[in-house]
Amino acid sequence: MKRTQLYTTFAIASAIGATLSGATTYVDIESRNSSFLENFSSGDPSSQSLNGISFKSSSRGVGSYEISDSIDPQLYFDGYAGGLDFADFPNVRIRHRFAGKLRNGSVYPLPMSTVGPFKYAINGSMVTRQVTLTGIHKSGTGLRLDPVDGEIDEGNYFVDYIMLDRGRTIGFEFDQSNSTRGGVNNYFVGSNLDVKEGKEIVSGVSDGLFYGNPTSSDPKMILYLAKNTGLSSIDTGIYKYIEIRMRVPSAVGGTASVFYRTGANSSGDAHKVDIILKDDSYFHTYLLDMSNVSDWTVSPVNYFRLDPINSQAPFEIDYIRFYETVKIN
Ligand SMILES: [Ca+2]
Ligand SMILES: [Ca+2]
Repeated sequence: MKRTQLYTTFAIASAIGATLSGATTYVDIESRNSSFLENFSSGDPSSQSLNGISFKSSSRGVGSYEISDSIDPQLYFDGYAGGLDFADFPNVRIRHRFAGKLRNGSVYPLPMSTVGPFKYAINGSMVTRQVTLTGIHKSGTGLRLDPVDGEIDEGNYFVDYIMLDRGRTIGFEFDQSNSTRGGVNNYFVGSNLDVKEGKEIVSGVSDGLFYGNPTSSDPKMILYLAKNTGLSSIDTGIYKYIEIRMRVPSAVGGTASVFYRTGANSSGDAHKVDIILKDDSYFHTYLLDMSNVSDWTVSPVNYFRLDPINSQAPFEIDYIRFYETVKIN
């Protein structure tokens, strides 16, 4: 049973006319290209903790652990049924922070072997980090996470999610309540939504979803891209696919539109790709293959905007992701 539907949309170069560079849209492909290992929505998901780290609580989608004055604290996320497919999903994506003296952290694939550690940076503010487990050609049982390496002064560790990705991924998962932050520490600015006009969206996010409530038929979510938020542009040499998972509870369907500008066109008319929304109330994934869209691949994207629907109908977005690679079937 093939559920994939194909249609081609067009990138509009300017008001003058359409280019021939078509983005291909796939609806509800069966393959996943990212999956949560843990989202810290309730309780302690770790199977073991060692060396002075202990679970405190989970609140608003974020887990917190207390690290005492210790050496080499470790969290184990292990024993997943069916194992973890590190061959196809070698990229670990963690959104987290440490309130204390900063160093680096590490992850190791489990069972422990000679492979690793794989290092990442950790910040005092909530930031998403990615690390690719290279040299892994098999399945594993879990991950060991050393939030902060070495000798630790006490502090609190906060973690929003741990994900496994097929390729490098810029993700906005809406998995921390009332935050649209993702990417590195990027966020969405709202317009014609029931949020502060032209400001960072800091409401409407709960239980892993952004609940959008348009105040006109032209709601906009503008991705804030600036150096101080980690990403000032999207490197389209890496990220060639956009996936949005969303639903329109009132089942009115409609059109979502992606707008973007590239470095060569940083202030002119934005390119546009339309997505025909399914006219039922269920969640659907909309995957845009931008790999052959010359206006996308030509240079870094420094402006990105999603108009989630072209009516005043409430919508719910599970995630917005930019993928390096996808499996389509
Ligand atoms: Ca979370
Ligand atoms: Ca989500």
